[in-house]
Amino acid sequence: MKLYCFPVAPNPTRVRVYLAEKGIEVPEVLVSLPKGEQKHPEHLARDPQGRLPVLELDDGSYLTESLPIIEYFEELHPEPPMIGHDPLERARVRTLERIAEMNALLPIARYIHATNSPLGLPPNPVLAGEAEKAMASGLRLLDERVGERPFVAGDAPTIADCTLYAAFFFAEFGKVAIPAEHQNLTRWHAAWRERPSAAAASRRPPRAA
Ligand SMILES: N[C@@H](CCC(=O)N[C@@H](CS)C(=O)NCC(=O)O)C(=O)O
Repeated sequence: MKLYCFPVAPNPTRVRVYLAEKGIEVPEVLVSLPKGEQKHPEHLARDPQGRLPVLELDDGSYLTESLPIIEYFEELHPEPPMIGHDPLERARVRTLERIAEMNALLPIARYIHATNSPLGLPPNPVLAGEAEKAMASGLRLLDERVGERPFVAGDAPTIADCTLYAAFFFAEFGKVAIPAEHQNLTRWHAAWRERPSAAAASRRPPRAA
């Protein structure tokens, strides 16, 4: 297997953080987003959408989309569970993961791409204004949902934490501050930063040999 990825980009990051949390080692290959390598023919052959992450399987086929990649690994390595222990818990974890994506990852990514895009997209003040509003209300909602729990979905780390950390890591890179008034999120972030999996987010993968 090989994981094609780029550090900082939130979708590859949540997969890398998940793998590090589970202790699953997958060789990584760098595809440079700032250089536009995701649109080169060799990457389009892996994912015709020209995006990251992509998982190359041992039979030479590919899986795209960060969440299905995570779900695939979770089925291969169910312990310790990071998507809940039973059907109801799994539904709750997946709900919080979706909430983290829609209320943090997406608005933060949209805001950064509309103001100072690392992909070189032109600034778009209208989109930036919309994303800023969505970010403000989304982070408020998430702060309430996380409350005093040690992790987003309760007492143990789950894929919801991986998504939220990927969002906050991209926010730091884009110099977007998480307002200190969100005390639960601030506490959660400070604690997650100390986990070994957080270091996986900033490691630079090697280029293809
Ligand atoms: N839904 C996809 C989104 C993948 C995605 O948008 N990846 C971004 C990096 S975070 C990307 O490759 N962007 C490059 C581009 O769109 O050209 C997933 O979850 O994997």
